[in-house]
Amino acid sequence: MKLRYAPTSPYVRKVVVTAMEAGLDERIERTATNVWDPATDIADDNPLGKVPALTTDDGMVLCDSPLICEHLDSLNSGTPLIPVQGPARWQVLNLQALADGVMDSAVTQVVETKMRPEDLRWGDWLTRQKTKINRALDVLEKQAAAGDLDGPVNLGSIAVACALGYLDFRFAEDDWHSGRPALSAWYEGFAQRPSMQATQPPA
Ligand SMILES: N[C@@H](CCC(=O)N[C@@H](CS)C(=O)NCC(=O)O)C(=O)O
Repeated sequence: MKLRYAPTSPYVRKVVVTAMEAGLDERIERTATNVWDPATDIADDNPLGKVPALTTDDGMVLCDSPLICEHLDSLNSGTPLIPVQGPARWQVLNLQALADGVMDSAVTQVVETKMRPEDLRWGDWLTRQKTKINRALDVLEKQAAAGDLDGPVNLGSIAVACALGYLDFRFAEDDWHSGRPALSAWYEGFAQRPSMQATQPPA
């Protein structure tokens, strides 16, 4: 398999952590890709111009992180990272959706503040993204306090950890940990996993 990746992307991190947890990391050849470089050829693989994009062993290109993670889990010979059926399946996938939404709002803010010319920036849009993130984190705090994030690693817990890691990386000054002791404690433990340690964003 071949993965187009950027080292700072939280979606890519989710895919790589999933691959490591599924024991598939060694089967993936990685190509670093700067999607913001005008000369990038990412669209040859993903017409949406985004990373991650995974070329499967049979030559198909998968271009959205939930789909890529599902494909990886289909090759996983250990305990599935996405439960195959029942309420646990929907809980894990919903957790991933919530975490991906946090990533979306965080990445939107980075693009808005780093890429968009200053005179075209829209403050209310940034505030809207921060509000979404805070609401999602408050829900996750309750879930962490109830023990819902505990238990065997799964795609939901991986996605939440990658979203939180991205907030630490890009928005440390917002300090999401403050007032969220259960989520913070859970994250500190999960972040010690070798797969999380090996995929930390560059300093
Ligand atoms: N829904 C996609 C989002 C991927 C995404 O937005 N990736 C960012 C990097 S963090 C990107 O490539 N952005 C380039 C662009 O939007 O043109 C996924 O889950 O894979």
